Amino acid sequence: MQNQNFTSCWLPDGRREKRSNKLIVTILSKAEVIRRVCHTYLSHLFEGFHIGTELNSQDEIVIGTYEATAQACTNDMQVDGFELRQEQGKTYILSHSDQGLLYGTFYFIEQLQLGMKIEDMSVIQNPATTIRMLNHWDNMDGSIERGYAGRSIFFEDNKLSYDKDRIQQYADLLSSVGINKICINNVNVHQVESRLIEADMLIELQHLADIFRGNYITMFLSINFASPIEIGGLKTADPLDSTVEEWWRRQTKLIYQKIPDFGGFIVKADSEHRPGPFTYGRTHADGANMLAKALAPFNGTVFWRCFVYDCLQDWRDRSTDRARAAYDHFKKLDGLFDENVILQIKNGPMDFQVREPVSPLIGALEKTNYVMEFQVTQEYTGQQIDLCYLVPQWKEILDFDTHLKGKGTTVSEILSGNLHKSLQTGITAVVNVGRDDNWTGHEFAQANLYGYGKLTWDPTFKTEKLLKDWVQITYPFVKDSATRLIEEILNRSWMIYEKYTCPLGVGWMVKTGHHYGPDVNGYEYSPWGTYHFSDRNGLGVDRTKSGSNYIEQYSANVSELYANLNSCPDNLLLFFHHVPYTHPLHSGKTVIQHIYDSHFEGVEDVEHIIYEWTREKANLPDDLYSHINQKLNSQLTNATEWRDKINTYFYRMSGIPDEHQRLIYG
Ligand code: GCW
Repeated sequence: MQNQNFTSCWLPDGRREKRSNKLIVTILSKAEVIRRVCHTYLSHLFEGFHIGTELNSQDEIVIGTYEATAQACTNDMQVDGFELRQEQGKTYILSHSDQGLLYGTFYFIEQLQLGMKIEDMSVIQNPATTIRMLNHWDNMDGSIERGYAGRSIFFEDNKLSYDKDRIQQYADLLSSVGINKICINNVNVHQVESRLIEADMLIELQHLADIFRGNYITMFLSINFASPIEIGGLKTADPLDSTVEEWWRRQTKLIYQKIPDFGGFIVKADSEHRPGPFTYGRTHADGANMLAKALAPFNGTVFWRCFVYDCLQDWRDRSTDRARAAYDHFKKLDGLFDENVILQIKNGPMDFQVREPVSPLIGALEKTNYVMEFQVTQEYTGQQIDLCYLVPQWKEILDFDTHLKGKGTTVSEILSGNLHKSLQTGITAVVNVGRDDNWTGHEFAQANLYGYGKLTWDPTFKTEKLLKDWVQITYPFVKDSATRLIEEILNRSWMIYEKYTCPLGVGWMVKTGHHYGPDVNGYEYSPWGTYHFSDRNGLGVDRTKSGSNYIEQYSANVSELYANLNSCPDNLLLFFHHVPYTHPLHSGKTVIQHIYDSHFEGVEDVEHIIYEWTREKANLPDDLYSHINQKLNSQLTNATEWRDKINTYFYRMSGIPDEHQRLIYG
């Protein structure tokens, strides 16, 4: 049975003081969801709350399309954009569509939670992109790959198993931040999940799709490229074999008979032992297009992942660099994909590390649709035990200037579709929710989900503002000094996590398999292509011309920035260069001293946060206080282990003592 107590999130509930006045809302839309959302959430904010269906002089709020309200339409409004307008004593929530009205209504609710006066609400908002998506890595046995918030909200015992109310609230959470597409199962599609596209499973999936549809969220499934063999009984999954094409066409038709607005497929092919077109000597364009053709008659889409690399690399082979893989595989296929194929590119060239440069494939494709993939679930960033607010990381990525069409070609400009106007671009991410009451395991990890959604809507949102808003609407009952503390610790958390886990962009010194905690050489002699190459003289990966020349995949400006030791930022130094321990950083420290200092500082920072948290105890509700306190103490244990293992390792390697003679285990 699923938990019923799941209301602890940023949507309004009974914890907020109600406004004493009455609110009358007139809804001139037939969409059931608008009425339900108003009922569910506005009733928590006002003493008296009433819904009307006809305009009359007392209306305070009117929700309806421009047409239904007979309001003049504002230029350049997108279908799912919305407007809040003050007109003759009324506040109008306007849009061209019911979907836009839903976003406008949630925006209105949020402004109320933030304490705004209704008569001051006046805004026009259009989303930056039409692809604002989330990927679940949920398995049908109820487990979640890289999930840290309990079991799946969709599956258990190899069946669909969900609490309708909870899924409805989840859909509301997603709509409140503008998410419009969701894939419900893991990209690693195993035997049972391969069957999700069969008739009996589709009947059950219909009901789930109904809930999401009610919130204008389109449902997708990850599929197994070898399905024709695994469930179809064919001898091959060759994308150019006519029986295979026919099988997918039939299967796809079946899906649309049950779920007419089905979004399409997500495909992880030829990646980490998953089947794909390479088995048959075909290209990824052949594979993706075959599926695209089956989906095209129904307006469906294939999201085809670019996470394709050699995971059976020989560590002795220094000529292969995993960072090059996505670009090397996909750049040459640019222009060969069908219109309804969207490539899905991880934000960095490796794999969701604490710090990586931006993937050079972003912006490099000129004739192919693509989305950037972030990881909201904290696989390499603390697993929702250690605090790591990721919005600053995503902001840095979105603000990064690729210089692809001169200065100012930022990632957010590219993903908003401004570089290649004819392409479909957007953002997707691996989500961090599970069955835990608070959705995300660490309650503060909700801020990542909230921030992610907001950034997909508008990548120019400021980190500080997003955080302030999330804290204010999630903790209306918490005193000012404590809310400031929550903001402060979240704001610094990524930097702190980086200090004790990932010096100077090196990455991968994690325990193998589960990826939590330190193991300096865990991946060093492995086939995964994830090395730091430490020896007694130095460390880091040479990705310049003298090494793998990965830097050639960037624009000339960016390539030069990283190639040159004088301009390469300290925090990515070891990603791009192999340098001696004595190499001086821009900060004035040597590399080895930086490693020691940052690891000591990381632990001190966590200790300091615990101290501050304890000081605020009286201003915090007991359950929140102890939940966070317990997480922080686990974080401290982890940070201490990282500090001692990393410092000891590099002291033994380099033989160089700490300038400050602190305790390093020799
Ligand atoms: O980061 C790696 C993860 C795998 C994941 C893979 C991917 C779903 O460790 O668990 O598999 O990335 O993105 O496909």
